[in-house]
Formats: sequence, structure tokens, C-alpha cells
Amino acid sequence: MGLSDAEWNHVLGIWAKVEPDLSAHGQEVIIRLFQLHPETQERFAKFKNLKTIDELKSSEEVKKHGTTVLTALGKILKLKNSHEPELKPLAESHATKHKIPVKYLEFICEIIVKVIAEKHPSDFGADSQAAMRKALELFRNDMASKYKEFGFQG
Ligand code: CUS
Repeated sequence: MGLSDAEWNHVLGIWAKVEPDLSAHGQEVIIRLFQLHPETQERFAKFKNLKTIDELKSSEEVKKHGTTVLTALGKILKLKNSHEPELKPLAESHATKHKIPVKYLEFICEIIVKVIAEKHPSDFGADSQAAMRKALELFRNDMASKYKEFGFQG
């Protein structure tokens, strides 16, 4: 199910507040993901060696990856219900190369909502949060069905 125009306005409105500081948001998302779900960190050879919170915080790689993740997601959100051309190559690489289960996408999406809520308490009310959750659910559902097309059960 797609989102209504009003829901997309909420999603893109809050995203416009996130975008000027994508790298700080991304860094926070990745660090929190690795802390809450250490198994996700194991997926990435380049992050396995970062043991402490200080190492994670001072890692340029973590910052860079956080920016990559949120940049990819932002592009998809801006395409609204027609994200298929952008989503397809992302699903392919995540199905065949990185092998990121849908469960991990759920973890990261949940953390994205929390981080935005903490950083923008007055701009991310209940309606916006609900719209963002719905957009991220659409993203995950479409990733999951593309995963299957690429032979990854996710
Ligand atoms: O990188 C990328 O691209 C992705 C994102 C999208 C949105 C899909 N990722 Cu990376 C993901 C993930 C990570 O990193 C970690 C964990 C989980 C997931």
C-alpha cells in the first residue's frame, strides 16, 4: 500500500530537516544499530574490529557508511510510491553481495525513527512519525519482494 500525498508531505518535510546534517544522523544510527544488535556489525568486515563505543564514535568509516545509508534512503523516499528504479539495484546488492536480512532492515528503520525523534522533537509529531513508519514499511516490503526475485529469502 502506498502513502497519501499528506503522508508523503510529512515524510519529506521531516527529511528536509534531517538532510542538512545527514552524517551526524547516519553516524548515530549506525552506532546505535551496532550496540543494540551486535550481529549486524558482524556483517561488515570493515567494522568488525571496532570494539568500543569510543572506537565507533571516532571511526570515519562509520560516519561515511551512515551517510551512505541515509543518502540511499533519502533518494528512495523522494521517489515516493515510484521508488522501484532506485530500489532495484539496492535490493540486488543487498541480496547477492551484502546479504542483509529483512530483519536487519527492520532494526535500522526502527532506529532511524528513534534518532530523528530525539534530534527533532518539535518537528516530528505523531502524524509525521506514523507517516515515516509507513514509508519505511513500504521500503522494507518492496526490498523483501525484490530480495526474493534475486533468490535471497531475506
Ligand atoms: O548500506 C546500505 O546501503 C544499506 C541501507 C539501505 C537503506 C538498504 N545498509 Cu549498510 C543496511 C544495513 C547496514 O549497513 C547495517 C545493518 C543493517 C542494514
